[in-house]
Amino acid sequence: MTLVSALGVYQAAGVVGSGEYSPPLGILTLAALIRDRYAVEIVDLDRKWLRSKDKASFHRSAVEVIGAAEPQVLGFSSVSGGYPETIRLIEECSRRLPDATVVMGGPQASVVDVPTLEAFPFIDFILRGEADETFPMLLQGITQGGEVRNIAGLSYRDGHRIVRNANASPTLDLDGLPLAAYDLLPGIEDLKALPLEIGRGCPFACRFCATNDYFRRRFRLKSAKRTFEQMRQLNALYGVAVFDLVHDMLTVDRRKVVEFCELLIDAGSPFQWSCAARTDCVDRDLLHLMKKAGCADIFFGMETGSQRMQHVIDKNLDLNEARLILREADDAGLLTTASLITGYPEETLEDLRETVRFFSDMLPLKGVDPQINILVALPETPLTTQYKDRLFLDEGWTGIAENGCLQDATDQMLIAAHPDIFPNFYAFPCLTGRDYLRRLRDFLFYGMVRCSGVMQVMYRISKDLLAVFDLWEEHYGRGTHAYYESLQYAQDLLRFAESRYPNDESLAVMARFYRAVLRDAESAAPEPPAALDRPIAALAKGVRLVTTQGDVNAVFRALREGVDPDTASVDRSVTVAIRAGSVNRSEILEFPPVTQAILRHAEKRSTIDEIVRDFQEQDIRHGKFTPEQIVAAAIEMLEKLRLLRILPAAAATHTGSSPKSRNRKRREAGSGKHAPAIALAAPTEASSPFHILDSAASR
Ligand code: B12
Ligand code: SF4
Repeated sequence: MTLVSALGVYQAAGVVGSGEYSPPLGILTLAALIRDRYAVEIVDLDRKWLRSKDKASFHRSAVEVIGAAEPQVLGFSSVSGGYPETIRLIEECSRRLPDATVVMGGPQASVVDVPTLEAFPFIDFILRGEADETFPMLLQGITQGGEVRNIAGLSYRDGHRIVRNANASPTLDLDGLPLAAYDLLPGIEDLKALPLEIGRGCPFACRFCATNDYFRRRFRLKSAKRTFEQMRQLNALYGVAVFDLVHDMLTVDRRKVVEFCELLIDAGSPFQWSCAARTDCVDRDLLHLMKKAGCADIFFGMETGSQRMQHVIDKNLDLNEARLILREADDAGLLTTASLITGYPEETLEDLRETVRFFSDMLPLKGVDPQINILVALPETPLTTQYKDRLFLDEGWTGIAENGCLQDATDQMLIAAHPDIFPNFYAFPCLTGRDYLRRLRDFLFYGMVRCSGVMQVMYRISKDLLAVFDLWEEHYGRGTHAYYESLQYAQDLLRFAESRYPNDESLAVMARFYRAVLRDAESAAPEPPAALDRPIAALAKGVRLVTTQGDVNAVFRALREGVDPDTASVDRSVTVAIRAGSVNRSEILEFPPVTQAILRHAEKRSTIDEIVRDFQEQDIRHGKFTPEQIVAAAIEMLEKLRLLRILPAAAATHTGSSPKSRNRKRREAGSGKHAPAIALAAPTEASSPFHILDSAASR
């Protein structure tokens, strides 16, 4: 039996091979339930897709792999974006394996089962909804020639008629499910983080959402003990200590979340984890507790920044409260995604403005990653059902990129022929048109990624980045996605901002800073060769030094506090280290002169000897510490901060340089040969010459 994953990775327009990968828990869970009775092959299309050069080669090799074991039963999972490709793969596979029985399941096939079975005769069964209990029953029927027609949740063909059995009940005892069969996934050992299902079902009823109804709105959570046990098991098997705890809405039952967190804290919070929640189902204390228990990242579906639209879509979040919660989470040191959606049919220009405002309000918060997505018509959601007759194929197929996979002509024909099966490729009517929204989103998103500080200052002055965008388009026209992605956009944005607000000093500070950053990005020289016989200090990967005029961190700080930046610091020249942070963020760190000097040396890849010599020549001392000791301590601290790395001397490289041997090498070097001993603990008090003076988040 072969189980094939859905094609789920997000595929940016024009780019094959980008996307976010996560193992397919649905089929791995089913595999775990049947593996003692059947030989199970897993084919993970996402991994295949990410490794393919183009769609045609992906398609060819996927068909080969799926058919390789000549299975008697082929089970395909499904999600909306990859559905045309999944159908085409099934057609091809069933041609090659005419005797195999094809079963589909998963979120998309489950809700477009009738039109799918009507249109595609090569699909035998669709098993709707949660299939933990029903799939083993169906398999037994297929392989042993038993009766399958009474199985709950099954849709099948009876002559020309499609029969749809009553829904299966949701799986209530999630603790009773075995651990998903991660081991059947080739290459699992390479993953640094794993998803782990922690529960199912959300009791809320947002009108655009596909999952509340899918899991029958029945909130379930695995017991704290069971989840922790599975985390430990995965850690023992694969060494993974980072988990994405899969649940659409983890924090429905506060008591259970507290119990889970306390269990982790009692065990020393050994794992890092992420989850999804609503801002009205967390509070300050819970956020701090979650952070203490290892939570690093929370996804908050905000959906709209307009209070009116919150009610129209039945999300009903209080946006002022949400703003406070996101700030609390930021203060607690959590990273959060604040995901917004635009393009609702009922959205007015004022609603859109409010959504842009919410996005803009998030920019100064270090740990908050605001996103704007364009609404997708997921089948059988209340919103799609309401607008079913008004969905249309968007000119230029701009909607397709929103749905993931790139389409070719055959996909497009399929989509055009079956609006009821592929509604997610169709557009909702909306006031501004989707291309406007796409450009607005690109303007905001790439503005944030490249020059967040400038966007923040423009927002502080204008109070309205939507109006700024309209002005921008008057000057620069309608940019393509490729244009917004390019550095050219960032440069144009700086020019635009300066010409628009020529007298604003904080904008001048920001513009100068980003210009320096962009200049460096463009002229990034190839790495100089490492000297062969001495250990070398080099900047860590993703770290850059930028010197700029104006206290950029002071301006960031003022923006975060919502006060006017102190312009007294405008003339000060500062050197900052920029370190790539989590997705879409960079950290800007400022150091005292001594540490800066070491970073400067690392930028040009000086040997440790050279740095020490330089410090000796300048007679740099701090209290009782000699130049050698200062260099050693500063290097140690900068390594710990992942700002600097030591490239070992050639001898160490040849013999294979383990961290241990590298340290030994450095200690030897310190005992009079090349570099000072790394024996000094880095002083941490503010008076030390090494501490970080300041840090801010930029993009
Ligand atoms: C993790 C996740 C992802 C991951 C990874 C997906 C993966 N490899 O599994 C990533 C980030 C890649 C992703 C991307 C997207 N996702 Co997503 N994702 C999820 C999420 C949160 C968890 C999936 C999961 O692991 N669930 C746990 C397992 C156990 O449940 P399950 O997969 O449903 O499996 C059960 C049943 O469905 C069934 N089953 C599953 N497969 C099969 C196969 C057979 C043969 C049978 C019989 C039964 C069966 O049995 C399983 C056990 O009961 C779900 C929401 C959710 N809570 O499920 C959304 C969800 C699947 N995603 C969704 C969407 C819309 C997307 C995107 C389109 C979003 C976007 N606009 O970009 C993209 C996909 C792009 C594309 N090409 O389509 C929708 C799908 C709706 C639909 N009609 O298809 C969901 C339901 C969330 C939502 N917002 O409504 N997603
Ligand atoms: S959007 Fe989130 S809160 Fe709303 S119904 Fe879906 S899972 Fe629940």
